[in-house]
Amino acid sequence: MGVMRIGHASIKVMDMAAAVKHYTEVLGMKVTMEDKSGNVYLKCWDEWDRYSIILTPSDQAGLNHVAYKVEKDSDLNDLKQRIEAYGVKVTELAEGALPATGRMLQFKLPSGHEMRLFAQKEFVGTEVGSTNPDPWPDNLTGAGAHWVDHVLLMCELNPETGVNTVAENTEFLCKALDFYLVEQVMVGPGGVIQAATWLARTSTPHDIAFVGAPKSGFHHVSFFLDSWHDILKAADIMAKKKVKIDVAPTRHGITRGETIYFFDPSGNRNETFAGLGYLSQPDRPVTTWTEDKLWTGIFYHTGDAVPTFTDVYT
Ligand code: M3P
Ligand code: FE
Repeated sequence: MGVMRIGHASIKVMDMAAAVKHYTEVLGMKVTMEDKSGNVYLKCWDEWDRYSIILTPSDQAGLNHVAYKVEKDSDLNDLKQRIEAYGVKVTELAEGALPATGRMLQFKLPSGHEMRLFAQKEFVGTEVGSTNPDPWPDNLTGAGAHWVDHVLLMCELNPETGVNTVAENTEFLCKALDFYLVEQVMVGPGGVIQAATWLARTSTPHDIAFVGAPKSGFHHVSFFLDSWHDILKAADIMAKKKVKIDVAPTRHGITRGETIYFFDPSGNRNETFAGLGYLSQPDRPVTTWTEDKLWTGIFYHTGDAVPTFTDVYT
C-alpha cells in the first residue's frame, strides 16, 4: 500500500507555553509526551498513534518537517529505492530518532521542504477506544479536532525563470510515492503553468497541497472537524479565546472544504476543515481551476482575492 496518511507535522514555535495552550485549548489536542530538549508532542482524540503534532522551541515560526505513515516496514525499503532512483537523496534515521517512532526516511522535496516517512509509531488508541466506542469522548476541549488532516506548503514558483517547484513536487509525489493529483490551478498564457495542486493517498480530497509563491514556506496545517456546525462553534471558541482569525468560516471551491484559517501564537497558520467534500479516487478526473476562477476556487462564496491569505506564511 505504501503511504497511508499524514503522520505528523513538526512545527517551530517561539513561546512554548502559549503554543501548548493554543493547541490544547483551541484545537482540543492533548499533550502525550515531552522530551529533554523541550519538544512537546500532542495528539487529537480520534487518532490512535502517540502524536500528530510536535512543537519545537525556536526563535522563529515555520515547519521543521512533515511526516507520512506507510503501511509496512518493507514499504520503506521499496520507497527508499524509488526516491533514490528518482534522483532525490535519502537519509535513513534510526528507530528512536523521534521518540516512540520507528526508523524514518528523510529527504527534501524539490521545493526544499523536509519530508519523512515512517512505518511504526507507538499505538495508544483513540479516546473512545475500539470496543463498542461512543461517537465522541467526554470532556472535549476547544474545537475537539478529530485528527490532523493535511498540510499546505508554499513552493517556489517563478514564471520568469521557469522555476516551478509546485509542478516538480507534484511529479515527484505522483511518480515516487504513488500520490495522485486531485485538483490543480493552471495559470499563465494558455493555462500551462501548474500553480497549485492538491494530492491524495487516502480517499479524502487531499493529504497534501502545494501553492506557488516567490519563496518556499509553510502555509498551514489543517485539523478535521465533522460538520459546518462544528466549524461555526470552533470560530466561537476562537473569538472567546481571542485567537487571531485569518479567514472566518467559509467554503472552498477547491476540495469543497468548509474552513476557518487562524494563527497560533507564533504566527503559524492553522485550518479547521470539515466535510468529506467528495470521494477522492485515483481514477477520478483531475479538477482544474483556471486563473480567472482562482479565487472562486479558494473562497467559493465571494470569489474575492484576499492577498494576505497567499502572501502571509511562515
Ligand atoms: C485549502 C484546502 C490556498 C488554498 C487553500 C486550500 C492556500 O487549504 O484545504 O483546500 O490557496
Ligand atoms: Fe487546507
